[in-house]
Amino acid sequence: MKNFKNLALILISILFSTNALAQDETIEMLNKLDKETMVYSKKVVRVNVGDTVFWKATDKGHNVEFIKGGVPEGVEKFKSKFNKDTQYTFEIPGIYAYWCTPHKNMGMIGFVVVGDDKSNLEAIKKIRFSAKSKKIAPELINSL
Ligand SMILES: [Cu+2]
Repeated sequence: MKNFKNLALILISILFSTNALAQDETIEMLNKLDKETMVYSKKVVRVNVGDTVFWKATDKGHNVEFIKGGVPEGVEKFKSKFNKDTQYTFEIPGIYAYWCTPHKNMGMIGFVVVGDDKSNLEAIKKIRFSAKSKKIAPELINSL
């Protein structure tokens, strides 16, 4: 009985410490940030499996669209509505690349690394970005 109680205590403390580590992230969708235009306030975020990322429609005309081939296997496509706050809970580990549909060539791209899993990095490197996004993508991908 004593062992059971200890086990219960251990399980409870693990549960709470995992929750304490959970770190949801909020990213703003912006027309302007410092010298950049059409930009997510954070281009790279790292979260744990089960965490939620919130994208705030601080400025209008933006959205979040997962890039085809730029998410771990088994992840369904995700495309949020323009002008709306959106959120996504990351249940599958790996790298997620996304862009804003109308500004995908203007550097409005972002990455979420889930569970410190970079097993799909090679696929991420193969994404075809254009124009300004093509210019800024390599450095971001190297920073993952
Ligand atoms: Cu945009």
